[in-house]
Amino acid sequence: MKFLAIVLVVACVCSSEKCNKVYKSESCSFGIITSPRFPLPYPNGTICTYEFIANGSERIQLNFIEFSLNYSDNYECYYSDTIEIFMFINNKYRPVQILCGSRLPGLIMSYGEKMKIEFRGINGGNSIGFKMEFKFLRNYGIKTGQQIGDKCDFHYNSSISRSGTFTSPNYPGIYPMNIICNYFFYGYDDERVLINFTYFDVEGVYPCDEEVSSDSVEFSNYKSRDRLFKFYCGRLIKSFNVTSDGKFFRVTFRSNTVMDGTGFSANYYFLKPKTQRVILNFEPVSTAVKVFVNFQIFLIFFVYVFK
Ligand SMILES: *[C@@H]1O[C@H](CO)[C@@H](O)[C@H](O)[C@H]1NC(C)=O
Ligand SMILES: *[C@@H]1O[C@H](CO)[C@@H](O)[C@H](O)[C@H]1NC(C)=O
Ligand SMILES: *[C@@H]1O[C@H](CO)[C@@H](O)[C@H](O)[C@H]1NC(C)=O
Ligand SMILES: *[C@@H]1O[C@H](CO)[C@@H](O)[C@H](O)[C@H]1NC(C)=O
Ligand SMILES: *[C@@H]1O[C@H](CO)[C@@H](O)[C@H](O)[C@H]1NC(C)=O
Ligand SMILES: CC(=O)N[C@H]1CO[C@H](CO)[C@@H](O)[C@@H]1O
Repeated sequence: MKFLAIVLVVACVCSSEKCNKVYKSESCSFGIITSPRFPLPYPNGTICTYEFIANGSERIQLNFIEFSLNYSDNYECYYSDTIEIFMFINNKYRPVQILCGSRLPGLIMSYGEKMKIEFRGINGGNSIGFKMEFKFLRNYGIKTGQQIGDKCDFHYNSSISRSGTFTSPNYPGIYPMNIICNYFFYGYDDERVLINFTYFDVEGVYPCDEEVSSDSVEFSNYKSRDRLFKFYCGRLIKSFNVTSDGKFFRVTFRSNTVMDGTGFSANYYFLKPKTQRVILNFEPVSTAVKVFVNFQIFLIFFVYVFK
């Protein structure tokens, strides 16, 4: 029985020290890859490539657990041992990032269904190389809400949870280029949605739209565009709140093909502050409304005194 269990695990987890390998989602949904001879130093002159092929809308996510490559101070990564990341864009592999030194890289997510990395351990020496985890993900690295279909669309319903968190794809790693994620908030009739951003780093410049090649975060009280809200982008040091008018709210994150950032992390709350809010909002309107509001205040007072 024990033997059988081990065989089953091996069948879906691919862990390997092999130097050149293609990992396909159908044969393993996650695994661990290490540099040759890990945790002993890798031999000088090592060159290894690893390719990842996902299925459909899945994305590949890499998580480095150990990272120590022979580093030479000069010219950034130029004379150092490196790991180069290639993304599959328009039917071609293009280099997008070079890693070197011994600072642990953040989470890396593919832009589409294929990704390749090349390890060039030319110098070797005493460096132990790397150990990394790879995963094929359907949820774009967004760990909360209910995903709708295969797209980057997530529901947050008050009936399921009155508060929680949500993040950009691959957070706290760099978000993938060319992606659109929708976060839909559904409250009960008398509720409103409060979003409290605690981290915000979305690459772009004002007015944060396509004209200025910006990535953006958009807010809307509707499924369609809501002109009352400007687009948000940039790096915000202080946290900020955004509130819906009614029970529905949409937050949309868009990244383009130019530059990227680390995205955002936010809390959401479904609020029920109806009585207070009505009085505040109706203050400057006509006397008929004022009478109504005053009546409400009276009622509240009445209820309070005679409770
Ligand atoms: C590894 O280093 C040794 C000693 O410096 C050198 O003789 C050898 O050619 C190197 N091997 C490769 C494959 O670069
Ligand atoms: C993707 O996975 C499904 C089952 O999960 C399988 O039926 C399908 O053939 C796979 N597609 C590719 C392109 O591998
Ligand atoms: C890095 O590689 C060079 C060339 O092989 C070697 O001389 C040096 O000792 C190595 N550095 C470390 C820290 O291993
Ligand atoms: C959330 O609420 C909306 C509107 O009531 C509904 O259409 C949707 O199916 C709900 N989603 C989930 C995941 O419960
Ligand atoms: C923003 O929301 C938080 C809850 O996350 C709340 O504590 C805070 O008072 C709100 N700030 C403002 C200015 O509304
Ligand atoms: C603008 C604002 O009020 N932001 C809040 C978001 O939530 C954090 C933690 O809950 C508060 O410290 C911030 O003040």
